Amino acid sequence: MGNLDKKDESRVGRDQQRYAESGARMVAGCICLNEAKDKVIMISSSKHKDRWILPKGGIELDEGEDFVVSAVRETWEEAGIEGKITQKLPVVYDKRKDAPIIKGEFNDIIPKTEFHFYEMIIDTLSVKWPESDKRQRKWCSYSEAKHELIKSNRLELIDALNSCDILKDEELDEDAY
Ligand code: 5FA
Repeated sequence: MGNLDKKDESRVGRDQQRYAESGARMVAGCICLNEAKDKVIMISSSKHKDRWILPKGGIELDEGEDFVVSAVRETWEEAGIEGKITQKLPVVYDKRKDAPIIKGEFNDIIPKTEFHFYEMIIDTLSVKWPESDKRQRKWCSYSEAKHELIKSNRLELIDALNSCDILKDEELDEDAY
């Protein structure tokens, strides 16, 4: 599932970006766990270096209907990780309160982005990868990852994390930060 066509550089630009019928931008990524499933890898955002997120990026038009191809590519480009895909996770949606929204036919509100995440068990962490000069990488427990995602205001990524099989350690006291 999801063989990697490993490149030295990231695909860039939005000209190949795939959009859902609703108009939402389609994004794929991986929740990268260790074998024991008690740690996840987080990466720093390229735009906000102090914010920690999960490897993910735009699904491209030529990548077919199986979004695992895009998820595995983005995970290599952004995080330098290869591994085994263990499951497809439920789709999660942009939760920004101030997100620019798309109005549907009946004035219904459609999320701007839909995220297709997969659970991956890590085989290799390369020391050099396409975006290694612009992103940091770190291991986090469940509670540390959740704490970072709250700080980064990425609640949809918490939904994705909650849906995988990561072992949940004691929740951090958010008020202590
Ligand atoms: N963006 C930011 N917050 C979002 C949210 N809560 N829900 C949906 N989209 C959100 O920023 C990447 C893009 O995601 C930006 O256009 C931002 O407006 C939107 P990021 O998630 O902070 O990641 P990044 O800074 O690492 O950005 P890139 O990797 O450069 O961009 P992509 O993730 O789009 O990946 P791609 O260029 O590889 O396709």
